[in-house]
Amino acid sequence: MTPEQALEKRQQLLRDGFCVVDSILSDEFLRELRDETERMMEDWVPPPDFKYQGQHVTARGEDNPTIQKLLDWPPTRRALEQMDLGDFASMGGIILLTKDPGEPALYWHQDWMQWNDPLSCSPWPQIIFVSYYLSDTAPENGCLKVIPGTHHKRIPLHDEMVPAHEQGARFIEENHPTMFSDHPDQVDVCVKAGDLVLADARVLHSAYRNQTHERRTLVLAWHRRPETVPAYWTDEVPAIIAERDPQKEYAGSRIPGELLQ
Ligand SMILES: O=C(O)CCC(=O)C(=O)O
Ligand SMILES: [Fe+2]
Repeated sequence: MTPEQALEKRQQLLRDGFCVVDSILSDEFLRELRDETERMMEDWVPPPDFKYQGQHVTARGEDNPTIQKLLDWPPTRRALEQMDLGDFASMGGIILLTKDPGEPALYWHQDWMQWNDPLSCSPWPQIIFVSYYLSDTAPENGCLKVIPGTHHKRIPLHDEMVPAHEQGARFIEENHPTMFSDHPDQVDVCVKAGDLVLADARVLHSAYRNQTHERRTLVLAWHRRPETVPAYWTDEVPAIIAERDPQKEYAGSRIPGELLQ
C-alpha cells in the first residue's frame, strides 16, 4: 500500500465504517487456514440458535498455532500500521462464522456493546472486526453487506431492528420483514479470498443467504485500541469525548440510545 492508499483506506473506515485491503493472506497460508478451519469444524455440532451465524466456533490463539499465526500475521500488522491503526490489538481469539450451502442470511445488526458510554460518539473507530473470508464472496454465497455511515448516524432501521445476537435476533423467523430486508443505501462487500476486511463495530451490517454448493467461511478477529485520542486525529475532539470520565463505569448495552443521533 502506498501512503496515499493507506490514508484513503483509513478515511473510508472512518467515514463509511468499513474498508477492504486486498490480498493480505498468502496462498500458502490461505490453504493452511482452510485446512485448519475445516478440521476445527469437523466434530463441532453448531448450536441451533446460531443458524444465522453458521458454525460459530470460537478459538484462542494461545490454544491454536495457526490461529496465533493469523493474529500475528505480519502483512496485516503492516497494513494497520501504514493506516496509523497500529494501536489496535487483537483480543486474543477468533470466531469462525460460516454459511453452508442453502443456509439463511444474517440479520441486520451492529456489534458495539457500550452504547451508554460517551465513547460511542468517537469519530474514530475504537473496536473493529478484522475479517478474513477464505473464499471469494458475492451476494450468491453470502457476502457481507454494510450501510455506510450508520456507525455515526441513526437511520429508521435502527429503531425497527431486533437487538443483535443473544439479545433477540438469534430467535427471529427466517422471513422477518425488516431484519433480512434490502436497504437502498446498502453496499455489497464482495471480496477475494485472503483480502482483509476492517469494519467499525458500530456500523450496520448483515450477510446474504448462501445459494451456492460451497461453504463460505469467515475468520473474524475482534480488535480494540486504547481509550485515547488517536495520534492521527487533528480535528477538534468532540466535547462529549473530551469530557468523558474514564473512571466511571458505563453499563454495557447493545442498543443505541441517545448517543446515536
Ligand atoms: O457472516 C458475516 O459475513 C458477518 C458476521 C457478523 O457480522 C457477525 O456474526 O456478527
Ligand atoms: Fe457482526
